[in-house]
Amino acid sequence: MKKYLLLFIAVFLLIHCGVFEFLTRQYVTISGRIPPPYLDKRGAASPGDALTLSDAQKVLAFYGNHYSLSEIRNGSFSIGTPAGWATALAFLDSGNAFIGNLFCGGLNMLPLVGLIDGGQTAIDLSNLTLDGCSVIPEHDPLGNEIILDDEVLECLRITGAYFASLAANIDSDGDGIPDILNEKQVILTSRFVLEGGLYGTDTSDAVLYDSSRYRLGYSLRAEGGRNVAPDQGDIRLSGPQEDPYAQIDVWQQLYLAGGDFIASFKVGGYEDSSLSEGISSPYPFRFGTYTLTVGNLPGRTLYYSNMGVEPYLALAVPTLRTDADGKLTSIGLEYRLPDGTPVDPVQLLTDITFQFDSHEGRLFQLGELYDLTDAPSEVDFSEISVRPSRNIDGLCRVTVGYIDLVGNEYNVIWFDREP
Ligand SMILES: [Ca+2]
Repeated sequence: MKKYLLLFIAVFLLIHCGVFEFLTRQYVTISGRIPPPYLDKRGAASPGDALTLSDAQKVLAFYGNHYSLSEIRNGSFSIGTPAGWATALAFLDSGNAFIGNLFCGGLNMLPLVGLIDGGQTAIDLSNLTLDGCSVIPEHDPLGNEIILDDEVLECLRITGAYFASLAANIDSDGDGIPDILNEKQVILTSRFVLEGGLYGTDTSDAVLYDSSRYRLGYSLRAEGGRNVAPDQGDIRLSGPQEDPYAQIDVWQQLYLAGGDFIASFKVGGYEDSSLSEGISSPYPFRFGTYTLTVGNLPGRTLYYSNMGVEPYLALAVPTLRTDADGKLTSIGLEYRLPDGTPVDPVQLLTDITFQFDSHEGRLFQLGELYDLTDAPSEVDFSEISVRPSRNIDGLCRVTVGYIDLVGNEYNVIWFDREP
């Protein structure tokens, strides 16, 4: 069972299956102005000779594992970034040194969802000021160009902790250049596996287990650029420095074509009999400073933080719809927080995939995670058509996988009946 599950989660990342019809990605334009030097104040936390915002020459927008870079000309910038993702904006000097990152609405990133004009939305941040490493806009787009439910905003504040450590992680190899600019970035996110309940069918309603009952498994995912590990050595994680674990196991290590890698880790030494045994720990990783090491290269110091995410897990609850022959024709999805509160999926998800299993093994998979070619705001996350229809004889388990706006991965397992 353990090996089978390892395989099934690993395969998650690899299979292409052109089931969804995606439209061209839409770009949001973000603009703003940097104060002239005589108006600029040094950041509150900066030492006397530190950079000020008027030293900024470039704006770096990054989302997932991708970025775009724009020059600041005559104190103004304008940068395009895809709708449907959380985007961080970092301000750099002419030598690419980090000055600060955009901070508004309690977030270290802009969630580009709930946009008033969809993919045509233009956001003018107006004048910017620096406070420590936070770049504060005069115009706050949250509540203006970006309209989010309160639950979603709170969820992003919690799950988006990666962006809070942006200043610490932006140059983790210490060469003075933001790692993403030369494909040396390592991005740490969280993976969650849980048994959500029973999937619905034409004749039975889906059942969401009470949150006291479902077992949540945690692991930590590191995604690295091609220049982090040119020799493709073994990837290891240790830490946190403040209170290190005796053992951290790697359960997935994958070098993609081109040399990017994905590695997933669990805390070792736990006894666990859940379905996610071998790929997760029953407790989340502690916050703190970790060291990621590849082969014999020097270790990278990375800050990881993900605060009590459980109340904000958006659970995609599936109901399978079939034709007269019993073949699967569509999947209806409702999204709920663990307490049953409905949430708007378009404000939370970027990608979704499904795995269908019988007791004998994988029947088939629909969709692919970590695919940035789609436009999330155009995907119907509530009703997924399955064309052609699929035979689901023997089906006993459906795993719904999805990525949230900030890159955390969820795998929610739904069963045909109570065990
Ligand atoms: Ca660097």
